[in-house]
Amino acid sequence: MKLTFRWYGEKDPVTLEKIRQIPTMNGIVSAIYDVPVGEVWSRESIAALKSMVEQAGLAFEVVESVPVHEDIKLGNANAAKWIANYCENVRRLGEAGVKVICYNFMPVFDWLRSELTREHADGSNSLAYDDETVLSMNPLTSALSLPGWDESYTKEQLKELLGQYKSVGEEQLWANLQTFLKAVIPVAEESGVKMAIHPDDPPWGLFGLPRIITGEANLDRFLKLVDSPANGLTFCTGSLGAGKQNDLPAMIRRFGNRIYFAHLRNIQWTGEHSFEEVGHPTSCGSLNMYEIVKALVESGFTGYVRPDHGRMIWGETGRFGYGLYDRALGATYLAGLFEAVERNQ
Ligand code: DNO
Repeated sequence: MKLTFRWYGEKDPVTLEKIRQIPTMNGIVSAIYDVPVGEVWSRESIAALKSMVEQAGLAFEVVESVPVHEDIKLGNANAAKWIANYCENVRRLGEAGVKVICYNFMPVFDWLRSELTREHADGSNSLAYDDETVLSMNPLTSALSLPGWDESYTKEQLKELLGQYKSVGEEQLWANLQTFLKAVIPVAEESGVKMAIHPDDPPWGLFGLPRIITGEANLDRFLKLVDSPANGLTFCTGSLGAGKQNDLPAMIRRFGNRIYFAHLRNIQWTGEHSFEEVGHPTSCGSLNMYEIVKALVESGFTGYVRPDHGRMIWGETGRFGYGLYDRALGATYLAGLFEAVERNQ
């Protein structure tokens, strides 16, 4: 596996120089952030990002994310135009040597939490999701600021968007996803790029919006929508693992040859549909990270891995889930697990 770290560009308080010093760190996962969703990324900005990362001694082979415009998910009259742009981004990233593109197909909201700084007994804090809190919130009136939520839309835009989704149920979303894949996957094949969809986080519907990348049966259906090696998965343990029914090692063994990118982190279940984010090791939470890594190795996984959301520890402040310290601890823990499992092969 190749160990990578997510970096939010020059504005990220975690610098490339610091990331490089994490033992065995191989590459950076990043994106072009100053372009509105759906627009084509300039070759110059892709080249500049690549050269910045490479000058820091790191590889740039994974992009997270090329976001999918809502018109594509809605399948409306503008979808074709945005899909054409998307294909162009895949081509340009392939030309720049990018091997994997991570994206998601979640309507309106990306990852969603009810708390950004849940306090833990050891003095650290992390993101948490409490179902009751979320169900009692109305996204149109809530004063809470959540990632992927009101940072992206004004309340008016959100109202309009939620209205447009009233006619898009799960089956329609599947159909719109297939239309997208039928156009994008052939371009990915030609460009030497693997598309790796990120599961829905959390893996259940919210605010009446459909969510479909949620568990084993749906991942199977997804892979068959366009049955090509270029149509693959980002296996995010924290997202899929929030669904207690998801047997993660079994899913890895089933879909292993189509997993190109793994987001490895642990969560602690705190209720049927509630969880908090914890340190990466198995003993910190509800997921068996050893069995997860073992399943990846035994499936012949050679893709990219990144530690995922970290807690805030040692007084660090910064982008929620994406500080340096706890993610760096996670990275070395994961590197150790892989080494041990691989040596036992
Ligand atoms: C959260 C991330 C997600 C992910 C997107 C992929 O921390 O894992 O925001 O990047 O869903 O498109």
